[in-house]
Amino acid sequence: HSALKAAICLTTALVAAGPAMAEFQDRTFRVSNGINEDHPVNTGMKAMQACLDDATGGKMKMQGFWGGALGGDLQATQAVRSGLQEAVVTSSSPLVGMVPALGVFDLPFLFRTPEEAYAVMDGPFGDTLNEKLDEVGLINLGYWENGFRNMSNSQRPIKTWEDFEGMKVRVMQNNIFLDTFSNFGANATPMSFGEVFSALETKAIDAQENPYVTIDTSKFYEVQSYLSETKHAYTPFLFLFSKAIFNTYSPEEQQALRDCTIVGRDVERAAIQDLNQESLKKMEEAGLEFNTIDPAAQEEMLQKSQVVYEKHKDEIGADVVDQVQATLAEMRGN
Ligand code: TK8
Repeated sequence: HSALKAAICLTTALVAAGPAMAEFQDRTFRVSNGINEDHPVNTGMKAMQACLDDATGGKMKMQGFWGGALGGDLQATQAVRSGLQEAVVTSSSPLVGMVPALGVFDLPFLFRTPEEAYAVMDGPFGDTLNEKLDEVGLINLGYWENGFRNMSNSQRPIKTWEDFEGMKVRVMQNNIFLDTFSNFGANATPMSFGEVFSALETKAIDAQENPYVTIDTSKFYEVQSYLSETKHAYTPFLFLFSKAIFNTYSPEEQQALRDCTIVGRDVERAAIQDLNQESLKKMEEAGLEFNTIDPAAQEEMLQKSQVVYEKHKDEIGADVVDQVQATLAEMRGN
């Protein structure tokens, strides 16, 4: 009987110590970022950490790595996929080789507002993509924001698609972007993000395209002269966790991670919306010439880009493209 008594005592002691004892262990995980530490992703990660502190009694700690210190998007994601690294915040575009459906985000001029993008990503379509990511060993904890992409270059203002003629434009490692810019007559070169600054600096390339906040925090504006508000694509940041590692966490730890990533997401998105105009102003003050694109020229770029939709629809998945376009048509009331 004494063994039984001891067992009962032990159980009582564990229960009395509270659920945190059994459900949360000390865990530190690394989060790889290609962008720099002053990007709003860090603001979001701080909010996410505060949430994790609450949810896990301070047991779960994130450690951010910046500026591609743990590799570029593709390399870091491969490490996450194979369980060598815990997490990465990556653009969706370089991952289309793993999950072709992600290519939908790369279609030129698909979204018009952040709200359209949020509705698609945070709704059933986002869940469908998450299942596809899960199948390749990646848990997408949430859709954070990279944002609407705009052009910077060292040659001339871009006002119509003809202004791209012959321009050496760095594109992400993604065939849809490659075709979009080739179709405009540019000399498009796929390149990883970490190589962009020095390629611009040495004039190996003339142009690149990214959201204002990224052009600002990655200092590309220091080696560029023109900014043109093309808004030609919206790119999400995926907050990816290694499935192999995630599966070793308790259900409570997994839930805390999922919930707190959403808390961080909302803070990060709001921080980007706040910073967008500020970044633009800062870059204009630094001497860059800024222009918007008039609606007729924008419409012309969109029309000219339809061939890119036709070319890539099947490889993305016709059902995938149709689903997103149906959601957008409904939101736009047509
Ligand atoms: C940072 C990248 C970057 C992306 C790009 O790792 O490659 O141009 O827009 O934000 O994900």
